[in-house]
Amino acid sequence: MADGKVGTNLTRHIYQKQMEHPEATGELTGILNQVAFAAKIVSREVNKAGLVEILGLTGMENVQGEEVQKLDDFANEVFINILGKSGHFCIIATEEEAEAITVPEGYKRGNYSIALDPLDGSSNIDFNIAIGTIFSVHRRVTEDEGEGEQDLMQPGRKIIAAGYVLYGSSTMLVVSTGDGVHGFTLDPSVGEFLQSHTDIQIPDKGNIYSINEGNYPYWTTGVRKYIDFLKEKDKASGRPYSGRYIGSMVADMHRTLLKGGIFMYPADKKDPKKPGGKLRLLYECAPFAFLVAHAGGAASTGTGPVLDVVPEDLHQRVPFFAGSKHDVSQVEWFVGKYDEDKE
Ligand code: P6P
Repeated sequence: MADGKVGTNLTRHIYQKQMEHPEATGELTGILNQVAFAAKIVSREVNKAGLVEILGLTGMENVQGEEVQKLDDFANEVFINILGKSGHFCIIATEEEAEAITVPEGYKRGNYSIALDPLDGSSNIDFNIAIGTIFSVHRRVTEDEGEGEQDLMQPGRKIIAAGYVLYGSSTMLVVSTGDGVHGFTLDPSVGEFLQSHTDIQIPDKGNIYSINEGNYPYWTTGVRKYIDFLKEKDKASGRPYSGRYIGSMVADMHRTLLKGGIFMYPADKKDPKKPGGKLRLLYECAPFAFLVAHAGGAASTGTGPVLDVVPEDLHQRVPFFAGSKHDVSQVEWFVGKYDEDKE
């Protein structure tokens, strides 16, 4: 029998956090509520994608040279329209747009910038595998009316809020404003994100590794030796590890946040155009590095913290190793010891 108790929802959670920080302007509350609003709209379309024939390709390509699925387009437009007109942002970058987008004429330019992947893992849409939205918020650094890419091109250390939406068996919003990592599950019957996870903490050591082993021949020596090491039997250390790879970063990283272990997308020699691996710094690796750090884990390029990388290009790619501190430091050891060709 329902006891009538309603847990904290996203709005109340953010408001409570804001009350704990009187210096807060309340803008973060507005920003996260706007992200949640856009996520609800995208969630509705993702959940009925299989029914309304929205699947299939638009036949266009995005800046990554990837065929754009209709849901990609839809999610991109929803987030740009809602966030662009919210009055909180001066500039927006998304995976689907080659250039950063400024606020439409007639709408207030805000004090923040946001970089987002509107629908990551979109190649999985047709197979009903979980996909997601990833976002990262910075304070603007330019003067009024002077917004530019430099408001976006800040290192992850300067992120003030980041999170993701996981469109899976349920729709979850996981977010941090630097004070713990918290999860909210959408209750479609009331249209509210209700708090389901408080202060997520990654175990110091895991027993799951997550990587696309089809790229094994293209990895550096250090990465290959690390993966071989994880497969050696050793009862004392809990090896061999279990392999889990969904091929959708949000789903793989959500599991890593909750269960520990390590998710990896190393640099590989498969595509000369992508020497830094496949994942993008601004709206995939840096936001997850921020979340992992606030959940007690670590995120590395293999040779240093992802949060310290200063972006040089909106769509820059970096090698990415993230999860339990013990596991990330172990892969860094192998890279340090064996990768003569490390950057
Ligand atoms: P691969 C999805 O396209 C994505 O950007 C991430 O969500 C995912 O982790 C990665 O690519 C999967 O790439 O090369 O293993 O298929």
